[in-house]
Amino acid sequence: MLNLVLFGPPGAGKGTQSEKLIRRYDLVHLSTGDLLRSQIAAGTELGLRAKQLMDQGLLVPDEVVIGMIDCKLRENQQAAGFIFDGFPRTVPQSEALDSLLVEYNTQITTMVALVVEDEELIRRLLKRGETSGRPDDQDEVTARRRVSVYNRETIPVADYYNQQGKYIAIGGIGEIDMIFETICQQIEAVATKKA
Ligand code: B4P
Repeated sequence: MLNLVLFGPPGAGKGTQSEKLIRRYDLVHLSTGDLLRSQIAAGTELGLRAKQLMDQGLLVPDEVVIGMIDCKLRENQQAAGFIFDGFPRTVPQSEALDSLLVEYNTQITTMVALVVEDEELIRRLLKRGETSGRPDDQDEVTARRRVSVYNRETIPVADYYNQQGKYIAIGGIGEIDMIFETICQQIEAVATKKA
């Protein structure tokens, strides 16, 4: 099973690259951002609570996102593998994911981290905001808060996987297709080593 964590700050290209990776490797895409936005669109109580935090650029509580991932893993037990996009975002989320995967006799294969400098992230988020309609992409204060939440709360997740020897950093600036091919080369190198 190929289980990838696609990691990086908001606007690094996780969603963009995930779309391409799921097609190449036939993986199930689990994006906690997308799952939360569907809850908001459906007007559920969980969605209403999440929206208040997301609109401010803050993280949703760990137990909420862990519960959503647990549910999706259960629904997709026949999958060839998963791509975790925007999850885990805290160390407790990483620990919970490892425990959940043990229940299915599998584990994270590798984490691919997209590295992009902060000012480029702000530019991308605000540009996306011109068309996305996402409240968290609309203003610079919120975009900067999301990046600083990442630097404070999410960066330790990279150390967590680095300690397991599963961390790969890839430059996330440049042509989308070139970044994609670099990610694929790295994934295939890991898969060959494990085979
Ligand atoms: P997400 O939906 O994960 O939002 P994101 O970080 O903005 O997405 P992403 O990084 O995938 O955007 P992409 O680069 O593809 O999270 C939203 C919110 O949900 C969080 O702030 C939080 O509140 C909540 N949440 C989600 N998961 C959570 C969790 N696990 N725990 C707690 N809370 C959670 O796209 C950015 C833009 O860059 C696009 O317009 C794209 O076209 C562009 N782009 C991509 N690659 C490019 C390139 N190489 N060059 C130029 N532009 C590029």
